Parts: sequence; C-alpha cells; structure tokens
Amino acid sequence: MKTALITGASSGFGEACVKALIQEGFKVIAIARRKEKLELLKQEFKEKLHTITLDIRDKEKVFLEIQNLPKEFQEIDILINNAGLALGQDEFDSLSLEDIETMVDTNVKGFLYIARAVIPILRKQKNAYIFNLGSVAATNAYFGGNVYCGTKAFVGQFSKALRNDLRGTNIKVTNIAPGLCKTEFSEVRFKGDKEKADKVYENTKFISAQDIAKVILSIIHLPEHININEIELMPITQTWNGFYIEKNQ
Ligand code: NDP
Ligand code: 8X3
Repeated sequence: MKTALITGASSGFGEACVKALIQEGFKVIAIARRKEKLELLKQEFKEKLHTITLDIRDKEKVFLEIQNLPKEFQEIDILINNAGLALGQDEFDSLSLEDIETMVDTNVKGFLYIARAVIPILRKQKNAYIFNLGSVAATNAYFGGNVYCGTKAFVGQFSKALRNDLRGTNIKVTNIAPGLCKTEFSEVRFKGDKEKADKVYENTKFISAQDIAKVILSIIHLPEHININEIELMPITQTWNGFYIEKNQ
C-alpha cells in the first residue's frame, strides 16, 4: 500500500486529497495546525491515516516529526506540498510586516523544510511523486498580489529546478497552478471576513477542492515514464484581463 504525505490537510485541496487518496487505497500522513480538524479525519479514516499537528514554519519540529514517523508510515511515495496562504490584497506598503513574514515563512520556508525533510525518503522508493501547489498568481502579477505572487513564482521555478536536481531518479515533480478555487483561501486572505470572501465566488463558476484532488489523481495514474512539469487550470469563467494603463497621470 502506497503512502502520501499531505500538508494543509485540514481544509481545501489538502483535505480533499486526503479523502481521495485514501479512497484510492493510499495510506496518508496529514499535516496541519488545527488539531480538531485533523481529529475529525482520524475518526473517519482510522488506521489508514496518521495525523501530525504541525506548523510547517517550525523547522525543528518538521524534521523531528518526519524522522519519527510510525513504522507503517515511514515509506512515503507521494508528497503533496500544499499548505500555504495569502494575507490581504492591498498595496505592498500597506501590508503589516507580520503578514509579509507569515506568507514568506509558510509558502517558501515551511514549504522548503517539508521538501527537504521528505525528499531523502522519496529517493528510496521505486516510484515517487512530488506535487507542489503553485498558482496562476506566479505568472499573473495582479493588484495586491505582491508577496503572494512572489511566493508562488518561487514555487513554480523551484519545482522546475528540483526536477533537474532529481534527474536520474524515479521522483517526478509537478507544479499545480490553479486559478479561482473555492476553499477557505479567501476567508483566510480577508482575515475571516466571510462576506468579502463569498463575493469572490459570487455569480461565477470556480474549481472545487475535489476537482484539484481529481487532477492530482489523474496525474498519478499516467504511465510511469511521463512527468507533467506544470499544470495551470482555471474555471471556464476565468481568463486574463490584460495590462492596466493609468490615464492623465
Ligand atoms: P485553504 O485555506 O482551504 O487551506 C490551506 C491549508 O494550509 C489549511 O489546511 C491550513 O491548515 C494549512 N496551513 C496554512 N498555514 C499552515 C502552516 N503554517 N502550517 C501548516 N499548515 C498550514 O486553502 P486552499 O486549499 O485553497 O490552498 C491550498 C494551497 O493551494 C495553498 O498553497 C494556496 O496558496 C494554493 N492555491 C489556492 C488557490 C485557491 O484559489 N484556493 C488557487 C491556487 C493555489 P491550518 O490552518 O489547520 O494549519
Ligand atoms: C490563488 C489564486 O488568483 O487568488 O492562488 O491568486 S489567486
């Protein structure tokens, strides 16, 4: 039975991936900060799931937990490096330093700690897979995206560079770059302002967390010799909006 490690497992894409992969016969290690959310998953999936209440920004704890996995979860085949967030959508110089640091520390540094801790285990497997959660924000510099866009550009470029470093191994790397998806993402971005978050998805179509899990599973099921480097996906209602030009400045 194959094993997947999924970060950001308490909500959105991560939670949907936990459910979809267990249904496909995987054992899953689920990581997030909210213990009560992970406990609900544990009640549902019992011995097929190992939960770790962990803030991925805690470097020492990331390595400690991954070095001390229970025996039945030690052989990780798939990493879904998914935990991440945006905070705010205003001009960069109006952001608090705390929010700037939280985005960088989670989306870049925590993401790297997880990758650094798990890749030595993946190297020992016959076939392994890394899915990194990038975003369309990596290549589309929208107003107020600033730090978030930058962190996701990092994820995209790191994914390609990592693929180079892993040449000659059986570890595949895919950067998943979604557009508009309805999860807790906007509620987190707008600091719990549900009305503002709901407006993002009002009167339009969006990708669901389950859709993302389906995309990941469909990539897992491709023939072994194929590596999908990157996949960008948007709902049918989303396209690009071109350049902004200030008049009479
Ligand atoms: P959600 O807010 O629904 O889920 C984010 C998950 O990350 C939660 O489980 C949260 O759990 C976890 N998380 C956040 N910070 C930490 C931390 N420091 N340590 C451990 N876990 C953490 O958002 P999505 O599912 O939408 O987002 C998943 C990923 O996909 C993110 O990287 C996001 O940037 C990216 N993405 C999202 C898009 C969207 O439109 N929704 C589009 C493109 C990319 P907890 O709070 O319990 O720690
Ligand atoms: C999340 C999608 O467009 O809000 O990564 O940046 S977007």
